[in-house]
Amino acid sequence: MGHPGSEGTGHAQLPPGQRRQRGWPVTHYGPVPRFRPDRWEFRVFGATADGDKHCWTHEEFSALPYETVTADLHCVTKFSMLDVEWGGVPARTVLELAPPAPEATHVMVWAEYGFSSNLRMSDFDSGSTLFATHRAGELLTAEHGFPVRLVVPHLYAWKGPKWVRGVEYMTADRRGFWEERGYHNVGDPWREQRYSYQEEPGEGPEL
Ligand SMILES: Nc1nc2c(c(=O)[nH]1)N[C@H]1C(S)=C(S)[C@@H](COP(=O)(O)O)O[C@H]1N2
Ligand SMILES: [Mo]
Repeated sequence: MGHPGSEGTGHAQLPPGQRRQRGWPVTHYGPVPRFRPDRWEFRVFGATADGDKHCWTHEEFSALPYETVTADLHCVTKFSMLDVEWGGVPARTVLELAPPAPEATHVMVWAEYGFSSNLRMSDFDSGSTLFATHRAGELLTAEHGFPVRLVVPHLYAWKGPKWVRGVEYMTADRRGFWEERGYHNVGDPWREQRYSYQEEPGEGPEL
């Protein structure tokens, strides 16, 4: 499942300090946004290769190639859900259709109400990073991020905004919502990168 030590066991292991959660709790800050299809668009902007914005309506986004990824979700509050089947549009598809400029090193993923999370381009451009529209073959519910949420299986789950509306390609790193509020800039659960005070030089912009 893409992390050291799990190969060949057929079973995901829990990262340090995590416990297994059965069922699917709802965890987020703020209210659940209402989906308005006529106003919704998925926007890629910032340091794009051609300098233009790329926008998809909900209908267009829903028609992009669909793939599934089975992955674990690790919340920094210490619960993990194992073996979740997500379906949706791979981040790599977005990178192909709306390519970044060569100088783009990071992305900011933007969601409703200005929620955001920053990622290194290498984390965004990972084979298992997915803009999920479905879980276990069913459309996401409103509280779990309908119509689109990001899933970055190898990072803590706050790095995957629900209700995503866009991606900003950046030529330098900048902190997102939780990264500005004390959470680690990288957020690797296997290294227990929970809080910003744990950051080593080079792991995040000055606080
Ligand atoms: N827009 C938005 N997305 C968010 C959050 C949030 O506060 N706002 N919280 C994150 C956190 S901390 C977790 S653990 C997961 C929880 O997803 P779930 O509610 O579907 O279990 O959503 C992530 N995505
Ligand atoms: Mo979380």
